Amino acid sequence: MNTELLMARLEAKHPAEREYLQAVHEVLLSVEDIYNQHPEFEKARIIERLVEPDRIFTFKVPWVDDKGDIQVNTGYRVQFNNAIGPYKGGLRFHASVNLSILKFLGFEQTFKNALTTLPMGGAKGGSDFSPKGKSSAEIQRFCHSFMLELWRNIGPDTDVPAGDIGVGAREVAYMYAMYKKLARENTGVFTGKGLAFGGSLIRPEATGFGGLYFVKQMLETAGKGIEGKTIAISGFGNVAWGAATKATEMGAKVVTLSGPDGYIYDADGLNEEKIAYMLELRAANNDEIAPYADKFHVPFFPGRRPWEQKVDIALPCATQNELNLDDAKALIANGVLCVGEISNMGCTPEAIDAFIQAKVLYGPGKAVNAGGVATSGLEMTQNAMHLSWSAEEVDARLHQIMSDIHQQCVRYGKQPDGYINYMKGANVAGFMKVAQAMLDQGFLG
Ligand code: 2IT
Repeated sequence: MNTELLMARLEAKHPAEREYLQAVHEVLLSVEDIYNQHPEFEKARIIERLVEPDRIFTFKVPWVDDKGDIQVNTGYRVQFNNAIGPYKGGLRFHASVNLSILKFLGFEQTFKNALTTLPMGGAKGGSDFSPKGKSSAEIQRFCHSFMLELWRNIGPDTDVPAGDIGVGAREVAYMYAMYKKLARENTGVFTGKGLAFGGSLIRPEATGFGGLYFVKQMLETAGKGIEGKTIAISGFGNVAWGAATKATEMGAKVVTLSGPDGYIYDADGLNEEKIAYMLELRAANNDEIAPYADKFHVPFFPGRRPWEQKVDIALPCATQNELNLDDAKALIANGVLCVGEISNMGCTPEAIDAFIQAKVLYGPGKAVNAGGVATSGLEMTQNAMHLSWSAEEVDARLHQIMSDIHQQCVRYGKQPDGYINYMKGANVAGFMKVAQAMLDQGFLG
């Protein structure tokens, strides 16, 4: 396998798709050794087939705003790979959404879902619609219009969407309602649904909880604990909320939260009241964290990122490439022990290299944040069995899955000096499963 030649070809074909090329490059570099030990992969052109999405749907989403004006957005669904199970992955509604971002997310999702041990293929979708500042009625009309196009391409055994940035329980409920009208069935085609109509307990918390279970294991494997550690979290949405809740419960001190406007530093650490306030802020449909600083009388750093603070653990929980080389250098200089990406591709490649070179425990998003989609898989199982499990049962399964993912990373990522390269471990473990499934199924696999 010639990674640079493969990348040159892909760049020539998709020159503007920066995030997609970044995600592919990272995986190819990680898997090239093992790929070269398996001539059957090369013969079956596994890599060439794996980097190409199975299919992409693009569609117009017209809707009417509260003033009565017609607005138009673009909707997408990237069905990336279904070698190991039905397509599965979230929908992102954000002004920045484009095909490069959704292809990177769909590609990552394919390996992440393979790591969960559950039979789910990879997909992603969404729209350049920005929910920020929109009324609930506008969001509902948008969701309905979006589903009018998407519904024919999804189904409980073909493609099961969920939330991502800008898509939470409210948006899932609106889309699900429209799906039921059109498809005339109620089999749970979405995950992240409300508890009253087939949603799973623990799903809202699962990405953050799973992230913390993984981080705790990383620390324990290195002979360290999480209790008493200081943590920088970015973002203040659903993922940051789940992470802050579990970290606080584990006895760690979360000292930062952030938004596009800057970050807050809370030296006392978050507590129940402050964590509850995160939900209020989010419900206000505004993406600013500054009101937290006013309410709790803590410093606010406008236009800056939390990585400049001295902390033991850094948890990016916002979006891709939110932690760059300068941020990594600042964290390393301040003695950071562990960086767990709970956002997808939260760190730039240069930042990851710096962490690995400094032997910092670095966990990549596709392993650390896999608890979200894993619990979506558990929601699908409960829907298929027409029952619901208790919170304890779901949480215990989530624990086990995160532990299995950690084990797979150690198996494929442990270096001769004992350092665990979790990025390599996660990429190789995910790749081996998908590649084997594709190989077994022949050239259409
Ligand atoms: O990035 C992710 O794994 C998600 N947004 C969740 C996907 C899912 O299907 O639950």
